Amino acid sequence: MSHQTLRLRSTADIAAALERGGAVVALESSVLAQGLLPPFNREAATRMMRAVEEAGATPAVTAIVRGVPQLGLESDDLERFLARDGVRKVSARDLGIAMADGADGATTVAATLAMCALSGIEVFATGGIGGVHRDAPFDESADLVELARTPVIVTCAGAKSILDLPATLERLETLGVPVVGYGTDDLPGFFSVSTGLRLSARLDTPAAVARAWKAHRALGRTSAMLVVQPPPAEHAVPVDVVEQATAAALAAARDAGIRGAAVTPFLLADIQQRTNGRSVQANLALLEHNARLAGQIAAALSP
Ligand code: PSU
Ligand code: MN
Repeated sequence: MSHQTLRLRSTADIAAALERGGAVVALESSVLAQGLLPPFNREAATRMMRAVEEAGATPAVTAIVRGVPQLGLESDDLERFLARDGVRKVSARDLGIAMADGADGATTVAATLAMCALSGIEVFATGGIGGVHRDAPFDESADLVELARTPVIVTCAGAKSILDLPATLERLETLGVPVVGYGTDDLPGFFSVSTGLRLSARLDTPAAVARAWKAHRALGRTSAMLVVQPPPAEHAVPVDVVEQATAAALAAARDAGIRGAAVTPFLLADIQQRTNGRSVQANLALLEHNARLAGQIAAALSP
């Protein structure tokens, strides 16, 4: 039996932009349905979409909507996702099952990359990628493996601070995923400006990123390229504040016996509480910042 490749359902504006080869930026929905609590998830969606548009590109939130993989959410669907009303977390391996179940699924970085590959979207903005977890042998986000095999530029503030960042950087090197500092020489710490981990590459303009990307693709490389930038300085949280909250959150997760896909949402929610919302403001600011950069890169890539 042969398998036909699926065409994704798109909202009219996204379909038109893709049709004319215009600039389109993918946005994940797991950050909305699992990562940030209401009402902050609504603010994140609004600010990210506006930033992409202001940069001259079309935003495309990816999700499985009642079993249908979609680019762009109609407003009633977006409301259901923001209310987190029965919306499951969907990584790459969960896509087919969520479709067969007719479920609502919020896509992680890994699942969003898979959807980008199907639709030809080349630029994707997120907050922080998943990676190698601390003190948890074999808990490594599927984001890493999908980054290794999906040719998409991903803008982010590095990997989430809850992770083992040196190990995550090593894995990205092994997997052949370039990690480019945008206006920085160091890996940012998601909520904080720097981890002190030195990167092997730095670029300072959207045009320079577009040139490097074209070369990467011309070489037949099929991996993603991570473009990392620190959160806006006025919203960044000092490293020691983040570390203290993270250590406490990790201990709470261990005590509560949290496993598998529930680990990341648990830790993010716990840190939000422990930092009295300071981390939320940083998270919102960096999401908007990364969406704007992705829009600028997409615009630089589209003829
Ligand atoms: N970073 C955030 N908020 C999030 C996530 C990352 O600040 O909600 C989500 C992303 O969708 C990422 C996922 O792909 O967490 C990783 O989950 P896991 O570690 O289970 O692969
Ligand atoms: Mn995991």
